Amino acid sequence: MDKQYNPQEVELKWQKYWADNDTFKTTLSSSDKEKFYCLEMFPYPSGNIHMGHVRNYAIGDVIARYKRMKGFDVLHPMGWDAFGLPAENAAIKSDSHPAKWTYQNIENMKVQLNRIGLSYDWDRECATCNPDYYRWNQWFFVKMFEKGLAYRKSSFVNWCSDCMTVLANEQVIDGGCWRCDTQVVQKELDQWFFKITNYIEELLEGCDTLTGWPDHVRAMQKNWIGRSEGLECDFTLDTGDTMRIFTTRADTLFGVTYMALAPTHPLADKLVEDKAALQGIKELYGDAERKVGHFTGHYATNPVNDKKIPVYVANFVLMEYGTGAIMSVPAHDQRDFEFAREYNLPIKRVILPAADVDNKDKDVTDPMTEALEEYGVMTNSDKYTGLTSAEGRIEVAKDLEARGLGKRVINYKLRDWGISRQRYWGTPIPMIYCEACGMIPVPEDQLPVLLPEDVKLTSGGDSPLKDPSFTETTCPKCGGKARRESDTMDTFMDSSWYFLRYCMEKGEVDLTSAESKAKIARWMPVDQYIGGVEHAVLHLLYSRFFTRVMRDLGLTQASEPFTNLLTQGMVCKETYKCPTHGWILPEESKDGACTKCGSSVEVGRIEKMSKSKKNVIDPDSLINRYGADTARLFSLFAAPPERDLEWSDQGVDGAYRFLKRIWNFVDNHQNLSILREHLSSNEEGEGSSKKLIQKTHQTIKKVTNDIERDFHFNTAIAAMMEL
Ligand code: ANZ
Ligand code: ZN
Repeated sequence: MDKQYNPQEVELKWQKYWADNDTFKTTLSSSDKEKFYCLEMFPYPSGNIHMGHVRNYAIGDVIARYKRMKGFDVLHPMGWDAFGLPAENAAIKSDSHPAKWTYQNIENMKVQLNRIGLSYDWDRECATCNPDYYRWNQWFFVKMFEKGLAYRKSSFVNWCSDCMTVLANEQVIDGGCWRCDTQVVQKELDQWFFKITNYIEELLEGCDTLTGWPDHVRAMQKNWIGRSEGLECDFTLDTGDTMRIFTTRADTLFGVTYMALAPTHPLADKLVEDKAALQGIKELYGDAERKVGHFTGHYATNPVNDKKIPVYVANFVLMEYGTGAIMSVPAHDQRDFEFAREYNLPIKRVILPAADVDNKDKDVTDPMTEALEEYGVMTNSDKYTGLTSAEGRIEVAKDLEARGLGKRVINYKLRDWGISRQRYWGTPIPMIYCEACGMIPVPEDQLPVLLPEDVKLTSGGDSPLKDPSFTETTCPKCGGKARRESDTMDTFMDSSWYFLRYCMEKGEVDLTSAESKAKIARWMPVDQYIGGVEHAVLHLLYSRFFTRVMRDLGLTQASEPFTNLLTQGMVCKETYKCPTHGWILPEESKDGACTKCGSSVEVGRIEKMSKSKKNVIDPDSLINRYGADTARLFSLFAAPPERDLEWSDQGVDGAYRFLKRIWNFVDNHQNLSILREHLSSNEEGEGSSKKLIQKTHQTIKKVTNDIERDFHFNTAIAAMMEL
């Protein structure tokens, strides 16, 4: 070994050894070994591995290797989240087929992953676009249809005119498409839905059992489910109509100074004469920045004190939540407060901060600068005055219930999961429409419904699945002419159960066989899941839902898919910006000037690496220059895994020099077997060798602790450097 550190050579040698010897093949030893299922979120085969992947997979790899060395049976698989829009767009651009693009990318990225030296068991690899994978999407769909968990209804959906497809609410960000930012519009379509709301209470309660998840992720899940206990209460209008509202704060009923309807509420259309004004509010519907409204000219009567209160239409009232109508209490709700300020409506305080109870008079006359939203003590509220908010909201609700004017209800923000997509590159929804027999699922022995291969995709055109060559079929029941569903499934379906698929080797499998179930029982749930926080809501919630569906289908005993979750931070790097050319590459800035125009360059903020900001580092070139071990070491050393990592060339250099020093050190001391001997004989040694042995044991202990507690690889590595 009397050579310079040559990472390319060493790494290739060992990677070959691992492959030849099936080193990372999953072992299923006798039951005396504990199992450990280590999983990193599988990548979309976009074409190239980026530094975010390197970090994610290096973290998972260390955990998997550590557990293997600790004597666990480890499952550490990898695969491809291979359906989706980019493949279609690429196919249109290059006049080829999404499958071709996808499989080429998979091949390329697999080579890249192997160069990083990751310890995967490739015998379990799966690509979700493979018929032996998506067949099971279809099987699940049929089972869910049979159980009433998949249903079809006509509904308004979020439509992106650029991607030509429906988006789930979760995929609409600030009114725009999550992929391309195009303004999302509402469109009425027949859609398939999964009844995630059937499991809503279980999903919510489950959040409290996920002690191995970061608190903020659990909180995000809970907020997304959005459970509120409140009161639905009827207000009578001067027109004789009833306006039903939903409130969580019945204790504030004496402070109502106006009412508000969503602009799409049926009453809004009935009450408002000025249709142009109504239209104007619709256009700003849900706008977080601006609150606009319009007085309907009508009044409602407050059931607790018979006061007449004006009825408005307001853009911040949402039709999709509660009843689409609210009672407004500007003193105690900030949105109501801002609207009241804008339209000069009265503000009446009916809750006092608990601390100020003995000081009522002062507070009631003080003008408010913002709403007091916290619970307190009721004031100006007739016989309820003096009750706490918590008591009062129950008492007021009970009394209204007794008078037949109200009903206590539980509302959730979470809606059923709309899964229909009008795209080609996804799992065909296995349903058949027959005029005589209605909706019939494709019989199990006819699955999978294959995606036709001979298709031509055109930009802005309809999905090729709309073509009669695909849709025309015969009814499985009556044999008559029938039509196939031409929509495909949301690709979040694919990632909602892939962790179950990995419990088996690749190829044709029957998820329902006794062997499969035994394997699933051995491995599920995933012990450690690692991925980006951008999936904190959607993917994780759908996976939790789906695991329960699979449990109820008898495939697994697990209710929760992921016992422990690590959400790693982003990989960031400084940016360069030219006033005329925008983001530029670091090498396009010389002595602070843009090489293209000479303008002075602003060394911008540290931002998440992205192609558009031109601040990416390509893992391949990093590995060419320093080797994979440097890339891995740097990713793990530069920050604790859950924090953002700031790229630093010196840091990379430092990691490389450390590895080189170890190499030389070992090379120079090959004959000094003293440490090995002492460690194996448990002797204490003496003098400097005693010190070395002590330090070694201290380091082992520290590294073990740092890994066991929160995976603090950075401090573990620092300890090794110190040693
Ligand atoms: C009166 C009130 C007084 C309210 C007060 C709050 C504070 P969560 O907790 O998210 O469920 N609300 C109800 N339906 C709405 C809709 N369709 N669009 C917009 N806002 C709506 O929020 C429930 C509260 O949100 C309800 O309680 C209602 O305002 C508002 F001091 O009623 B509240
Ligand atoms: Zn039929």
